[in-house]
Amino acid sequence: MSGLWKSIAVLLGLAAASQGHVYRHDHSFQPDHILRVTAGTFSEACSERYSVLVNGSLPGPELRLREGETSWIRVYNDMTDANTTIHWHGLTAYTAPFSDGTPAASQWPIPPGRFFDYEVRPEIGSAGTYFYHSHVGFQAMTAKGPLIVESCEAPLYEYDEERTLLITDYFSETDAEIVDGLTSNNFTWSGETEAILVNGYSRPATNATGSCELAAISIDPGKTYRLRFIGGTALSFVSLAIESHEVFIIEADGHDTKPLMTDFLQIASGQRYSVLLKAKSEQELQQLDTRQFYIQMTTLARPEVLTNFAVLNYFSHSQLPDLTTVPSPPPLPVAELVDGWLDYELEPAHDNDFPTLDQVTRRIIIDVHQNVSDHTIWLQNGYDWVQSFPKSPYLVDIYTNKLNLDATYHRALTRGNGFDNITRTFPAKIGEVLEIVWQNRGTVDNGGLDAHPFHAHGRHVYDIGAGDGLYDIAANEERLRRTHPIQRDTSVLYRYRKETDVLAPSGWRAWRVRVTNAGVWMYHCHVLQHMVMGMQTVFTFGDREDILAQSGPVDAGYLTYGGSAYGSETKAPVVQHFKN
Ligand SMILES: *[C@@H]1O[C@H](CO)[C@@H](O)[C@H](O)[C@H]1NC(C)=O
Ligand SMILES: *[C@@H]1O[C@H](CO)[C@@H](O)[C@H](O)[C@H]1NC(C)=O
Ligand SMILES: *[C@@H]1O[C@H](CO)[C@@H](O)[C@H](O)[C@H]1NC(C)=O
Ligand SMILES: *[C@@H]1O[C@H](CO)[C@@H](O)[C@H](O)[C@H]1NC(C)=O
Ligand SMILES: *[C@@H]1O[C@H](CO)[C@@H](O)[C@H](O)[C@H]1NC(C)=O
Ligand SMILES: *[C@@H]1O[C@H](CO)[C@@H](O)[C@H](O)[C@H]1NC(C)=O
Ligand SMILES: [Cu+2]
Repeated sequence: MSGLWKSIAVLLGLAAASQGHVYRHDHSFQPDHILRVTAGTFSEACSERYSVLVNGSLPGPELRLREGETSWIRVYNDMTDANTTIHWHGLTAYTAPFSDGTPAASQWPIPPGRFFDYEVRPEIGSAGTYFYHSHVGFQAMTAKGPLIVESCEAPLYEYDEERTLLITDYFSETDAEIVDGLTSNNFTWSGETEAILVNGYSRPATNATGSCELAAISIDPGKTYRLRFIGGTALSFVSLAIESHEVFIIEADGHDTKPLMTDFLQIASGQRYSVLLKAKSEQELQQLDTRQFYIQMTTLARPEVLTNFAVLNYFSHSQLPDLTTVPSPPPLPVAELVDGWLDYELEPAHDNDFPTLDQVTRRIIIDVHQNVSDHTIWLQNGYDWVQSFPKSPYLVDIYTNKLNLDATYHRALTRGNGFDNITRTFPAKIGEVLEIVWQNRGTVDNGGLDAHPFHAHGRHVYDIGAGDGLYDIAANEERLRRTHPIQRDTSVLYRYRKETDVLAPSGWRAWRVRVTNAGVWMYHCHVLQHMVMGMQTVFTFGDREDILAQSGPVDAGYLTYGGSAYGSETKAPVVQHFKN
């Protein structure tokens, strides 16, 4: 510890390396999982692209964690010229404050050549389907993998086996080209989705050249499967249907739901669903005279419609499915967007302590629209938020007393309708029950509209629905009667039409959230292009005292970029164990 840090640590009551639960993670320490982030040229969807990958593959390895158990996940940044972080998408990281993986919000990013030990403990009751991904720049297009939280008890619904389907999309420009184009004053769009991939596989067109193949999901006749769908796209909102198969939805974003039958799914970036699929019997397969069924995926709410496929197949090892023929025309009708799909309809399987209207202590309306001037950016109540905005991560500034949460709260409530425009945060106090309304509006130049999957870090939100026009409390309350809103971490702000008048309201999405877990939580659109263009917000929950009471004092090694909490080949990191 440098002299300066030592004196600051003493002043703030921070733990000295000898006190508290601070350990040197030398060779005797064995992380539970290791992830290595690299960049290189990689073949996907019949193309070559310079991409950031976890453990050299797309998807990265599937992690399986157990609810209520702490896992140490060591993430190496093996790149030479870029920072990285890993976010555990959908998990509530509140008792390990630096483990949420949001650069500039909850931690300094991992510098090139260094590594960071993430302390991850899925809460009891959170068994379900998640994923992990980088939270830096556009890396998450390819740097990601499935994360499954296993239950301590038998699953609520019985199934014989499970399959994970991570859906991603493909853009041929590199991350750097896309980010440069989006942030340049000569605004250049990334282009539209060129391929939809399942578990890294796609053959985008019949005439594609190269050896790429459709993903094959292999199942046996007669069994019941849990299919875990993960919306890991950069941009694409995907409608998905399986030829000749209906499914029951049983989980949304880590929460068991009452079974709901459907013949299609709409999966936006950041969302997850588990479904039960009853496989055909041998006799049914003989009647249908096929053992191979297309999984058809179509992009929604974009100027161009792309339809790609994967294959559900019942072949045994001796016979192989045909993974190079792309059906044309598509075997199923091309999907149309259903605005409000599942809203007010999908119900929780267990009581979820839903906050009623009379429990709401504060309503925050967040107007979102695109602004076009020398830069094309997305604004929330008039402000964009990008990783380069804060000089240091908010959580670090809270520990070092540089960010005064009392002052931000006061400013937000007295003059910002809940928003503090100096720190660009939405501060909240423990015990509040917020109603958060995302209000879509037409762009300033031509009234254009987009659909946005908004994602909440930290504690999950109660989704109280969506609708066209301007949010109307009474009308929504009427619609909510006799429904049982689910908790989730990502839901879609629809657009309802392609364009409207400049700044005219066109669609809203509303959430309630109990402010119970102190910390710094990002609420943002999960479309990577939109994030880069400023469509992100930061919520702070609780006061500094609440954060300290929850996590205890913090070692100074977390508080500087490349500090001693970040290890290297030659230097063991000094790591604080927050959860014991
Ligand atoms: C990732 O790769 C490293 C070695 O490169 C390996 O030790 C580790 O087990 C892999 N992680 C997973 C989760 O498979
Ligand atoms: C890495 O992050 C640090 C701290 O935020 C920043 O100063 C630096 O410019 C970043 N490096 C790169 C290559 O983006
Ligand atoms: C703006 O970008 C487009 C597309 O990349 C390019 O063709 C054009 O030359 C650029 N214009 C300027 C003024 O840089
Ligand atoms: C495949 O066909 C489509 C539509 O005819 C065309 O746009 C595309 O360029 C072709 N691709 C290749 C690799 O030939
Ligand atoms: C929004 O665009 C207008 C021009 O249309 C510009 O004057 C204003 O500064 C922009 N606002 C922001 C926050 O960039
Ligand atoms: C914050 O908003 C106030 C008006 O409420 C305005 O006067 C001030 O300039 C804004 N500050 C910043 C940094 O945008
Ligand atoms: Cu968006």
